[in-house]
Amino acid sequence: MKLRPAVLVLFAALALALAACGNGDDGAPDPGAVVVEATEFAFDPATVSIAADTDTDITLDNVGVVEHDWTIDEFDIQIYAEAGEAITETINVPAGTYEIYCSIPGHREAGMVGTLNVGS
Ligand SMILES: [Cu+2]
Repeated sequence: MKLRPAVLVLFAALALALAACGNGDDGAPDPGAVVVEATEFAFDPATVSIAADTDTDITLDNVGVVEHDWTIDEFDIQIYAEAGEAITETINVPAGTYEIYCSIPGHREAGMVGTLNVGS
């Protein structure tokens, strides 16, 4: 038996629709990636929750007007972005709760602090 052309077109349309659903076009966040916006003087979000022992891409999107960084002392993590830059680095850390801060002089005191929650 041969499939009629109209049936083939329908299958093709279904395949495209399914592919569109699977590639993140629905806007759902990628669990392996986090975007943090830096401004004067805050991180948004300030609290970041990620999985333990899992490669996670952290993007520091500096939408402010001066340089900022996203620093965690325990692991010598420091993601630095000039004003207008977005810098991505991959981190992989064990379960725990860690302080995040901006190490540019005065910024931590001005409020550029946050918390990294790493689930087990
Ligand atoms: Cu800063």
